Amino acid sequence: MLTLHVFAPALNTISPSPFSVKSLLLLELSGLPWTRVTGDPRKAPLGKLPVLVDAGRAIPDSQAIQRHLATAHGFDPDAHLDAHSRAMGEAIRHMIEDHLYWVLVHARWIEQPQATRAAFFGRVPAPLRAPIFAMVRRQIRRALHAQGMGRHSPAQIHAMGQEGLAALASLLGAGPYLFGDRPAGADTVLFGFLENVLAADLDTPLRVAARAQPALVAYHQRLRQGIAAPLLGRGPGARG
Ligand SMILES: N[C@@H](CCC(=O)N[C@@H](CS)C(=O)NCC(=O)O)C(=O)O
Repeated sequence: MLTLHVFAPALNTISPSPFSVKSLLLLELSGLPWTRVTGDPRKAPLGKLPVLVDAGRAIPDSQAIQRHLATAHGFDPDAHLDAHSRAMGEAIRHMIEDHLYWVLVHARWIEQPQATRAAFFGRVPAPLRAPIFAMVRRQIRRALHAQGMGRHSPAQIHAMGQEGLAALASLLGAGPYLFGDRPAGADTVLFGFLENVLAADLDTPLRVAARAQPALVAYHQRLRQGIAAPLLGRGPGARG
């Protein structure tokens, strides 16, 4: 049995974590039976979600999950791609996961602290909410600084978001998916990111920049109403 531990829906998204949405969509595309549960990153092997548990074995990290689905279950979303497209998919993944993701983190935790606190800390007892949020926000500020993104001015970070989204729109072209008429692993990455930029109830410069790219808006809608639609009604505990 496959059990995917992810962050619970919040901010009107399938999950407020792009990596969680990516893994949810991979599981959905796999056609395998699986269950979604709400995980706790503090208990995760690498301190982060998603984590897939397969017959008692925990597989942390969304890309390791993709690899595991291919090697252990014969589902490779990139099986139809040639070597060049596979390499492009890998480059797109790093651009989103190692660069644009940090623009999103900055938009949420640094620029929109009130909305982020309400979305993620609503269940924390009221007297503890402010100090715990302040502690987590300090850790995230340090992570942004260590990664490098946090050393730039807000205007520079917004420009990086805009440039990255424009590049993604160009790479997508007419679609319907990044590499033609079948979804690939990189589509689960792009969808997971756009779900968190476009569907999230947060007014950010990143969302303004994404809305200015009609190809990305249409792509997000198409996938949300298409291959990702089953995920919208699939809360924690749902079985596939
Ligand atoms: N490389 C990991 C990244 C996962 C990740 O960064 N998850 C974040 C949420 S988007 C997380 O669990 N953060 C919790 C924490 O750092 O405490 C993957 O691909 O799964």
